[in-house]
Amino acid sequence: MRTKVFAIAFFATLTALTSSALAGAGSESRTLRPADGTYTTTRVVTAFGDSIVAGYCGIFCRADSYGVFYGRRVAEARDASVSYRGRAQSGEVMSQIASRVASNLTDLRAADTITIEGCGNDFLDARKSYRNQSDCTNETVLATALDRCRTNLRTALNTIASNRKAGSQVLVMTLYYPGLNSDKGRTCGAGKHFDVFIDYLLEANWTMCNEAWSRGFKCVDGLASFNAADVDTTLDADTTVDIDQVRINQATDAGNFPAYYNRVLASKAVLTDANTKRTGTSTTADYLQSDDTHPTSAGHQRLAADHAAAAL
Ligand SMILES: [Ca+2]
Repeated sequence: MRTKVFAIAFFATLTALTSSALAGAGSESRTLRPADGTYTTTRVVTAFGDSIVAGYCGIFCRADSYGVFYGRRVAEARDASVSYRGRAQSGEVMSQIASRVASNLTDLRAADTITIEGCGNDFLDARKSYRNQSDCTNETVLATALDRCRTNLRTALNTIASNRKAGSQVLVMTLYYPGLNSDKGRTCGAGKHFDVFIDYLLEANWTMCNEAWSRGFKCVDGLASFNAADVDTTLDADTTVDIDQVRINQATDAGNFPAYYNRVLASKAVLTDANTKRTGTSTTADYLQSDDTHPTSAGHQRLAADHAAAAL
């Protein structure tokens, strides 16, 4: 009897936790104010995406995401009370994110700043399928993920372009590379899984930035932020700061995928795991949680800083 009561109580608790966790991984509405508590104006920041901007940090856990940290920076920079509207859901692929953009037009139209990230789950799902295949030369699942990413990203950006208010800013963030070291340790013939995936990642990221730029939006390079050092390292022989070697550049890369692709591939030796992101000559930061997928608080704050560098 005692066991049965315990079991019922446990189940009830688990159900309650699951319900709150599901809510916690989805939409959030918050007011973000300058640190001194006073403000002279208001702003609306609306964020679209998946678990990254939803702040996923494990089951029953949500942390401040880069969207929230960026919203706080907007509050400070504009001396504003910011209405932060996170309209993101853990686990969603780009087609679902595009649908969520279309079903949140009120928050889209009200926004002074709109952020969007996505395609991560499309590629994580595809990578898992690819790893489980017996034939590592069959890249169909990866090509399909890239195709869906591009098609649905364009749909989402078109919805944003045709509904955003005049003078608003839009920031699109590219993918970083979670599990980079793990993929370098997996082989396909004479190559590594890293060499297979990097092609798709670069094409997805270039598409995201190019589609952003062509609509007058900003692009934030998550791969550079997470996967290359902020200083020059001995990973290659030059004296150029590693992040500058791989960061996407509107002046040289807009409308020119080969320019971007060839430059980054020529410098692929400097792409490193985000668990040991080098932030200084003698300092590293751990930007990924133990799941090797989602950002730590330090990672989110870095992404927010790079959003601010692009548009504040
Ligand atoms: Ca270098």
